[in-house]
Amino acid sequence: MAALVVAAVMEAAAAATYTVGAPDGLWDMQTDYTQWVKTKTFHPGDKITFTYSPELHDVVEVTEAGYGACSSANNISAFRTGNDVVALAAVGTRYFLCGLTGHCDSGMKIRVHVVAAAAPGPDAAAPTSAAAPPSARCWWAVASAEIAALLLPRATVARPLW
Ligand SMILES: *[C@@H]1O[C@H](CO)[C@@H](O)[C@H](O)[C@H]1NC(C)=O
Ligand SMILES: [Cu+2]
Repeated sequence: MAALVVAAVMEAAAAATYTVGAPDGLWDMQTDYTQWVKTKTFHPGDKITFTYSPELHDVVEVTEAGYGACSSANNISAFRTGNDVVALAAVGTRYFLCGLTGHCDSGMKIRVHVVAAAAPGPDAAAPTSAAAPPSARCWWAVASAEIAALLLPRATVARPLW
């Protein structure tokens, strides 16, 4: 049971990899990246992959100012393999654009908000809760305690009948 609980927790926290623009587009001139990011929630540990033809585009990570001005002059980093994987390591906002002339101005830019994974539920977070969080308690421990509570008074009543 403990192994199952651990597996479930790990699955909930598992990192995801998103192909930018997919499934309807990729890293191109047609995709609306503002809409695309709205359908996702990015957490630290996730990755985004820019997939494109390197003859047609590139990927430049820029500052907020660079993003606003469509300028890659003071870039943070640049990629040009056509299959660029970017790790979203920390909470914060990341800005990327295509450095080819006119592409960013045509909308080939993306802003990615990386937010902390959901906080634990109130039971797990409460400092007054039992040493083991509820999710880690084995079902049979809870069940046997409840059965004992139910049986105790009944057994006292029932004993003369046995
Ligand atoms: C990134 O910035 C450097 C200067 O820091 C510049 O030399 C380089 O051309 C820029 N790369 C792109 C793709 O704009
Ligand atoms: Cu481009």
